[in-house]
Amino acid sequence: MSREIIIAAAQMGPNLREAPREATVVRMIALLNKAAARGAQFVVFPELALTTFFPRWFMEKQSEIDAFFETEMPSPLVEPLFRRAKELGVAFTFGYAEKTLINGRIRRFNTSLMVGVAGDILSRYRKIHLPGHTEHEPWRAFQHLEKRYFEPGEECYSTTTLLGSKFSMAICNDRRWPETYREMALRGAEIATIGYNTPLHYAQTPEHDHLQSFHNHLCMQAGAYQNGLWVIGVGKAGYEDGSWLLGQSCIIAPTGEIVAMTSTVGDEVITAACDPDRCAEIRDNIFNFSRHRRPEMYPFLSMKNETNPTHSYTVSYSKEPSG
Ligand code: CDT
Repeated sequence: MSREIIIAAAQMGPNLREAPREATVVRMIALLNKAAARGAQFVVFPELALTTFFPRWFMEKQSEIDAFFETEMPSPLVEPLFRRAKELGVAFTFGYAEKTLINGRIRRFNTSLMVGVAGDILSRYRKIHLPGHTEHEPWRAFQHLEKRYFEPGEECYSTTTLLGSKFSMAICNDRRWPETYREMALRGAEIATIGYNTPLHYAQTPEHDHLQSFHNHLCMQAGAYQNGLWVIGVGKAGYEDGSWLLGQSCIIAPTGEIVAMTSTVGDEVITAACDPDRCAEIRDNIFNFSRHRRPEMYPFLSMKNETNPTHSYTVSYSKEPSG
């Protein structure tokens, strides 16, 4: 019996700072309806889907920063999205800024949730690779203060069984790291979901700005192929509060082929029939881990930075302390 799942990537256009969350949720519901009308069983929304990409601003007042965070989920403002998805019998994942209390301490994470067809939260992922910097760097056209506003996630990538397949979540910068896909694949993931907000301008190496789209697809296609899994990469795109964000959201097969891609930088739904059994085309053959992989020959991969002398290159080559 086929395990094929119709998956939708629900790219979002800009969320302007003054846009009320309610209006953003209305747009997300419209995308959900469109996806369901095309037969989608699972819908992937971007990173920080409910707000503008606020790490672009340096803010000192915690109350101003906290205005972008959610303290409960589903919050009353987001509940209509959960309700509509349940009515449609559609599962979904989306990203948001999470403020939570852990052992009496307030913590803030860049988080995504996996929500099942009955509207229940099945799993949570807190972004592991936080890019950017912690201090105000006025020389930049805009800031990238994820390291200031969020703590890195402390839980490893995990898998969630949904619609008869194993899903893993990652968020934006995670997609540039080969370890992300390898860890997921070693855990048996068949479908990776990755929401993103990627500015077209990268302050430290602006000579790479024209390569944003290439690098986006390069890392996700390589991750899909080298690990034999589906990758659903979904951006918040377009001109958001003075910064252009990359679109070209896409659905990538385990062969590394892009099977669907958005063609606007606004709200747009693309769908593809994703058969998890196609992972075997890669995993049983060219990248059969148990037959061909040689973990004993890669000892540095399991070392922490401080025990690996070659990591000193990150210090000597870097002209700026930030990423
Ligand atoms: N949101 C996010 O992680 N964006 C980064 C931008 C480049 S690092 C400043 C990304 O990897 O796409």
